Amino acid sequence: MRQASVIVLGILLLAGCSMGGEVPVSGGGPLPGGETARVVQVIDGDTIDVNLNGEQVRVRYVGVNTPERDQSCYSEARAANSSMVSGQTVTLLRDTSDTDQYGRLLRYIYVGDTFVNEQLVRGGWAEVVVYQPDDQYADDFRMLEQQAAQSGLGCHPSGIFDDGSYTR
Ligand SMILES: [Ca+2]
Repeated sequence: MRQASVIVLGILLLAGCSMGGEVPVSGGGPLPGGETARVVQVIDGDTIDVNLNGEQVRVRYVGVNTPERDQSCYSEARAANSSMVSGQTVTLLRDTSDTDQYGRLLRYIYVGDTFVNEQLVRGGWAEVVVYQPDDQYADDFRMLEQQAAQSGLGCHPSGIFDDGSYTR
């Protein structure tokens, strides 16, 4: 009897969470299996250089895209990224692909429990770009992107994400 009550309460709590409007993605921090690295340079909104096991390597955030150097909102998106990762020790997690065509590591980035790829989309600094097969968070990211666009957050008011281009 008591066990049944606990289960019912659990279901009610779950229902309450899903009705809250916030899209929960990153709740528990990084999944196991990540690598630890130190950020040595922020290149732009979706790219960093890290020291990984004594070697400096370039990391491209997977699943997202921020404006390029010659595009509007470039500086703001870079600053948003920098505010989270500059000088930090980060956890790197891969989806399926290890690197992109430029040899950059494709990774999800965490600073503590902060899921940087997700936060960039949530804040409107990044758009969602999915290159299969790396789509682990694509649905969640798309929901967050839609919310950010509707709320006019970050780069969305600039219109940069409406140009139909997914240049990386
Ligand atoms: Ca970009």
